[in-house]
Amino acid sequence: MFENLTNKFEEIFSSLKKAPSLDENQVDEGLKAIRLALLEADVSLDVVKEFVSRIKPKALGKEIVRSTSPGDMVVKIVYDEIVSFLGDKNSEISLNAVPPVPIMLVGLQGSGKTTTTSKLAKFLEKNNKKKVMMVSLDVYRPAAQEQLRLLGEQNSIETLPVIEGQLPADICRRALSAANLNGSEVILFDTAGRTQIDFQMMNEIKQIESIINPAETIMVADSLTGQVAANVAKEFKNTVNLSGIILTRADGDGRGGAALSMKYVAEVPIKFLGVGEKIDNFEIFYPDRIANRILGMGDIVSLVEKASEDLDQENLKKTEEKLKKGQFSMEDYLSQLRQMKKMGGIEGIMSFLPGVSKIKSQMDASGVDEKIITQNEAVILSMTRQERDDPKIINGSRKKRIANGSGTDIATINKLLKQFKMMSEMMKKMSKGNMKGMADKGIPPELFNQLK
Ligand SMILES: Nc1nc2c(ncn2[C@@H]2O[C@H](COP(=O)(O)OP(=O)(O)O)[C@@H](O)[C@H]2O)c(=O)[nH]1
Ligand SMILES: [Mg+2]
Repeated sequence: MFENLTNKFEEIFSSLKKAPSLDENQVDEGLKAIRLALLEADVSLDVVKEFVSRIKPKALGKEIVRSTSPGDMVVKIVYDEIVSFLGDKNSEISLNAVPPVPIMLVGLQGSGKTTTTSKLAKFLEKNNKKKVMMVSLDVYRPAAQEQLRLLGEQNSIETLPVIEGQLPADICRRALSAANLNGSEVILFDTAGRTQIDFQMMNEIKQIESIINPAETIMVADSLTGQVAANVAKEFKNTVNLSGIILTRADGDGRGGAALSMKYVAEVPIKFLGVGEKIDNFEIFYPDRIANRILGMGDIVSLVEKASEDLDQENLKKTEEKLKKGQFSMEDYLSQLRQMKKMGGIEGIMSFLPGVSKIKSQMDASGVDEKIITQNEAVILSMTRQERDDPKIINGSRKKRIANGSGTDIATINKLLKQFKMMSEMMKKMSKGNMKGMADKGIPPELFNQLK
């Protein structure tokens, strides 16, 4: 979501950092560029003005002008301001109420409410160890209740059984008593949305609020709508006791305006990001880490967390043991590739790394990434068990067969075998806790290169 902004900041900073000293003119030039970059990112004008006006006096302070690396100091000032505009620290979901704790999700139609309801339910079950029940109050859109029921079924999350024709107020009351009976500790209410804010929608939400008395009222906002999302949040804030925002489609090409405008315009913190359609595509919003990402300083902490969460620890252990015995097989390589894919492929990993936005766009252009992983997967799947265990036996005729089976060619097979060899050598080198190694030293270039 922040790619363009990151590119711009990297450019601005690299010219600021080159200067051995900074005078008012240079700072002004830098601020002008920052102002433009923010406006292009669809940050609201008020926010941009405030942002720049806070930075300027600090950047021209005596201690900056006299310092030996004024550029770095300006970067730090900008970083601090971005963090403050994003919300200082992450704000958790408040579950401080007598269970069942009601949480209401509101937002425009299509913003991702229903999907987000299930993501949040899964998150609270997994991270807060709470039993969650989901309730759909969207009685207007056909199949909306069924959509939530299905998400519950697919992900083993309890949903309130649907009674055709029941009105939202009655569903709320039924949900509260059902939760008491079935021991649900949190109830998530997925409300109906409209294509735009209207009187009827606001009235209904007010009514629901008065019945369920939510511990949290969260607006789900589509980040692709930019600063408009912040204005809509402001309207909700004026009607109900809005406590937070979940920004969806952060995986899309939104320009960051929603994230940067939200807290200043609507005065509510962003709590989570939706980063895809799947139930696990959901991240806690940490302002400092996002600021790092925006400024191209990378987000190593999130990367390492993601790695330890996504990687199948047991699998990793098995691989390690095999490595020690020198038995790393194609099968293990396949599982490595799959884990990589799970982490969002190279692109997913790269988006967390510092200063790689340029390399990343080069890679985008050359089509490296997911496709290669998928292709390699197909090749390995076309191998026999024996071949996977001992790739050395793969001779010319076997190669031909594998190429046919995977819809590739001999050259692709040769490349993969070479990569496998490199990979197993590299794995031997970092055999002990390779993820820990990455956390300390960064992802080794071989790991990227071998996938090219
Ligand atoms: N790429 C992406 N798609 C999302 C995200 N959240 C929701 N969606 C998609 O947006 C569409 C609308 O979502 P839905 O939950 O039905 O919206 P609602 O009308 O507000 O309930 C669905 O196709 C979702 O899969 C997200 O974070 N990223
Ligand atoms: Mg919905």
